[in-house]
Amino acid sequence: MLTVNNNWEVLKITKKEVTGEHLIQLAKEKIGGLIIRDFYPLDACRKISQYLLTNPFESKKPADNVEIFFLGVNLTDRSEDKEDYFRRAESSWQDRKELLTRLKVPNPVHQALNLFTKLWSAGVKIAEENGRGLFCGTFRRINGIDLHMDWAPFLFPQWKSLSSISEQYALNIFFQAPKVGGELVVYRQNWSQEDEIFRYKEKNLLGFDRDVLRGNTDGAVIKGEEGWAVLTKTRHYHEVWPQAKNEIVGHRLVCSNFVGQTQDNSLIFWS
Ligand SMILES: O=C(O)CCC(=O)C(=O)O
Repeated sequence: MLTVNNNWEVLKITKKEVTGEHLIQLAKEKIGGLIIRDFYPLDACRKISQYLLTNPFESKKPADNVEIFFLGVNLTDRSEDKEDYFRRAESSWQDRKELLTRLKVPNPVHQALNLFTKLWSAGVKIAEENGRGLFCGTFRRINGIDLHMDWAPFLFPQWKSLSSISEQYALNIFFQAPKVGGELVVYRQNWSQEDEIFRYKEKNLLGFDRDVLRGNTDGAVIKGEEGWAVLTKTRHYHEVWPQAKNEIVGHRLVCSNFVGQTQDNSLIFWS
């Protein structure tokens, strides 16, 4: 697993310092990641983490052999049936709103939308399909994800709003991070169509055989921390390292979003 040469720069800045230029640097692969280290208040991180760890989450099918618990619907899991997806999206918005109100904490998705609106003049909104908003900001706990890419134009061609984006980023807001493990590793290699021969064959699995990297070990290792927002480009192969079984101290609890750059250069959010 330890095959990465951690030689790709990751910028760590504050909310005040972030500009649209940083997103462009990510798009152009000048940096492998962008960390906004004061993104979400620590007291709110602790309240949400405490809630998430003491209340049962919905448990996802263990695709790619990972444990994922989540609050809110993910398009990856529900893209086939749009009506079912939108029903779940509606209750996800409602459930999360009630939770945040009950905990008296700010909405991390609103904070992200507000921040990006300030720094991106072409506009920022929730992704819409035929006028219906997608859900964004899944709260989830994961313990490792296999090597994969996320590139909506290939994965969701039947979703018009996403199928023509020109870039896709992940924006993960950390409520809690494990003491050991849980690193996000982004390899300096973009997915291309011919890589599909390396995709695991079993149905519904998103992972790729490591041979897809063709010996490339350049990349960035990002160990998130409480309160941080971590931005990366998702067409690059990436994985999340699991926590050591005998060393589970803390959990990887994040609010997970995708951000797409559209043909008119605006940004759209979904999960
Ligand atoms: O949680 C992360 O840092 C990235 C997760 C990821 O790879 C994914 O959601 O596809």
